[in-house]
Order: sequence, then C-alpha cells, then structure tokens
Amino acid sequence: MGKVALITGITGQDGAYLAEYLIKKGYTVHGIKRRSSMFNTERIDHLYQDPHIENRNLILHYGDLTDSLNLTRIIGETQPDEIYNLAAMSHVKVSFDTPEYTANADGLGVLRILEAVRLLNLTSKTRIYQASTSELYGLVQEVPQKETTPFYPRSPYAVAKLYGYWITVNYREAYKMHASNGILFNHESPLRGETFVTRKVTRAVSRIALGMQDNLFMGNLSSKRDWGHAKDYIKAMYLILQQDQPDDYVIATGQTTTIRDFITMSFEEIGLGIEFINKGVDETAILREVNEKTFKEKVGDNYLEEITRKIGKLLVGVDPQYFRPTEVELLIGDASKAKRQLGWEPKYDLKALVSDMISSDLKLMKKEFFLKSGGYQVLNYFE
Ligand code: NAP
Ligand code: F7E
Repeated sequence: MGKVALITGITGQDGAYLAEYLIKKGYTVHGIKRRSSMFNTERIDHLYQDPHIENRNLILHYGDLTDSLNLTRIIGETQPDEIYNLAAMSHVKVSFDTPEYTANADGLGVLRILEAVRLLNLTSKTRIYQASTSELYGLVQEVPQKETTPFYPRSPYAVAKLYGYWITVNYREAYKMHASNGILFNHESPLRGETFVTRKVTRAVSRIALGMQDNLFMGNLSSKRDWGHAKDYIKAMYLILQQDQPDDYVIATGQTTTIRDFITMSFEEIGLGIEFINKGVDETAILREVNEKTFKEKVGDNYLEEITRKIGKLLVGVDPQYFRPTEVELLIGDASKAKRQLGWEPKYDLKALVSDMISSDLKLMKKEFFLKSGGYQVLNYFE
C-alpha cells in the first residue's frame, strides 16, 4: 500500500506540481479544492480521474481553510500519512485589501489543520508541512536570510503567515507532532498565477512579441527577489516530511535579482534589447535592438517586421497603483541547512526559469492569438 497525502491548495501552482510528483511516487493524493462558479482545475486536469474509476490515485474534496468542521471531516475520512498545507490567499498586495480574510485563511487555517489532526488522534501518524515564506523576513534583519534570522513581516499576508509559522512550531513542541515549516523563497514556473511579477512579465513579453499588446506597466522595479523554479521547491517539501525529526528549513537559490533585471532578461530571451531610462515613477524602458536570428528562432519570422517597427518605442512604464504600502526591498536566502540535511539541490537557475516561462507563455499566447483572430472564425465555421 502506498502512502496517502492530503494537499490543501491543490489547484494552485505548488499543489499541482506536488500532486503530480507524489502520484509518480505511488501516493494516493487527496486534494482540497474551494467551490467556485467554474471548474478552476486547469493546473491539475491532466491528473484528474473520473470518480467511477477504481483505485483512483487523485481524489478531490470540496473544502475551505476557513471551515474547521469540513477540514476535520476530510482529515478524518482520508486518514493521511502526510498533509501539505499549501492553501492560502497568497498575493501580498491583495492582502492589504483583504486583511481579515487573509488572517483567517493563512493564519487560523493552519491552526484548524493542526487541531483537527490532534482531535482525531492522528498526532503520531500524520506528518504536516506548513507553507511558510520568505515574506516573514520582510524588513530584513540579516543578509542572507537563514533559519535563525529574526522575522519582521511587512504585510497582512506575512503577519498571518507568521502566526502559521509559530503555531506549527508550538504544536510540534506541545504535542510532539511531526509538523515542519518550509520557509520558501519566491518560486515561479509556467503555472505561476498571472498577477505575480514574473508571470506578469513573461506573459506581457510574449504578447508584445506577437503584437497583441504594446507595453507593460509595473510597480517597484528596484526590489530584489531570490527566484527559483517551483518544480525544484516542491521536492524540498517532500524531503522535509521524509525526515525522522520535524524541523524548519529555508529553501532558496542564494541569488537575488531586481525586477528591472528580470524584465531585461525576459526580453533578451526572445532577442529584444531594451534600455531603462529616467528614475522613480518616470522610469521607462525603450526597445533598442532586435536580434533577428534569436527572435525568428524563438518567436517566428511572421512577427519580425512588426517588432522591428517598435525600435525606439516605450515597452515598459511605471504605474504607482502597483506600489505596496510597505515593501519588502530585498530577499536572498541561505539554504545551507536544507542542502546539508535534506540533500536538496535546485536544478534550475534564473536563466533556465525565464526560458521555461517564456517558451510556455509564447505557446499559450499564440493559441489565444489564433483563437481571437482568423482561427476563431475558422473554428466558428466548423461549429
Ligand atoms: P497559489 O498558486 O496562489 O495557490 C494557492 C492555493 O490555495 C490555490 O489552490 C487556492 O485555491 C487555495 N486557496 C486559497 N484560499 C483558500 C481557502 N480559503 N481555502 C482553501 N483553499 C484556498 O500559491 P502557490 O504559489 O502555489 O503557493 C503555495 C503556498 O506556498 C501558499 O500557501 C503560499 O502562500 C506559499 N508560498 C508561496 C511561495 C511562492 O513563491 N510561490 C513562496 C513561499 C510560500 P483557488 O485555486 O481556488 O484560488
Ligand atoms: O512581487 C514587485 C513587488 O507579487 C515581487 C508570493 O508567492 O512570494 C510572492 O510574494 C516583487 C515585489 O511576489 C509589480 O512590489 C513590481 O517587490 O511577484 P510578487 P511577492 O510579493 O514577493 C512570496 C515568497 C510569497 O510567499 C507570496 O505568496 O515585485 N513588483 N511590479 C510587482 N509585483 C507584482 N505582483 N506586480 C507588479 O506589477
């Protein structure tokens, strides 16, 4: 019999990669999914199995981190060996607009899971992974940040996650539960939500290349992030729960990059050279050159003429609506402990991550472009 895992947030970026990873390892995976007016299972559709299939290895349950009765019932019914608590209102900027809900889901939600495991007498069976975050370091007190660096959260999201972090440590100490925190630094992928900065950029760069959009407006271009690939980071989650002893680990690449440089790298990936000029809210980026060979190879001959006409034009501007009331200016993690104790090592560097995201978004945008233009009419014609 393989192990049983329960993943909250299975419809999210990490949940989708982790579900696939665990199923490949022979797990039966139960996932908690919020009810919404549409399916919202795009990221896991390739793993979905009809409920009439015997011995399914992916089973979805409706649930919500704000509903303790429902969480307790699902945990009781599924009796998981491992719980990965990935569900959260995960957008830092949005947490300033929905602070109470964020505290409820991201803070109290963690307590609901820990307490359900305790009340169901599963403390010696069920191991728990809590999705903690580098946002806990906020106004950083040390560079680079490691497990012993003091926290200084800078958003309602980070403050809620601070409660989640400490309640996990408390249940571990009070009830001897195998409950661990992964303090993960930013991790991205083609499955990243469209409003996080990396995906916003790779989508926009792809659309600009295809002539679907003229330019892109951003917030703080100077903040620095330590970006890894989600595919590498979900492996660390798994490794954390395979240890004999529960513990807390920083997961990071140890490299940090400004948003500005991430944008430059993304345009470079398809052969477009941009230059940033001016400062503050007046900062813009202009298209300076097109490397025809790279552009043709990555995007296609058809789009070359139009992009060449954009040389000298504005591609990136700043819009203060994307600024945050309090910003996290710098994050860079030291994952030595995870490397040493878990044997964790990331495979992707930032260049490989950008390349993966751009190539995926170019494919997606070409499909959208096709459907919105002639392709749509052709499809209609056959309906
Ligand atoms: P994500 O793509 O935003 O996914 C979040 C998941 O949580 C989605 O499945 C979402 O469901 C679900 N969810 C939100 N509120 C819920 C609620 N009240 N009840 C049940 N489910 C709820 O986030 P991610 O990037 O995969 O991140 C996974 C976890 O790691 C999150 O806890 C995040 O805060 C944390 N984290 C992320 C990073 C990162 O860089 N990605 C770094 C450190 C920590 P819907 O699909 O219905 O919205
Ligand atoms: O912002 C700046 C923004 O929203 C990164 C979540 O997964 O990682 C994520 O939180 C930086 C910030 O991620 C735009 O001000 C500039 O400095 O991609 P982000 P985040 O806030 O770091 C942590 C580890 C988590 O735990 C969270 O769940 O980019 N920025 N211009 C912008 N950010 C966005 N979203 N949009 C912009 O236009």
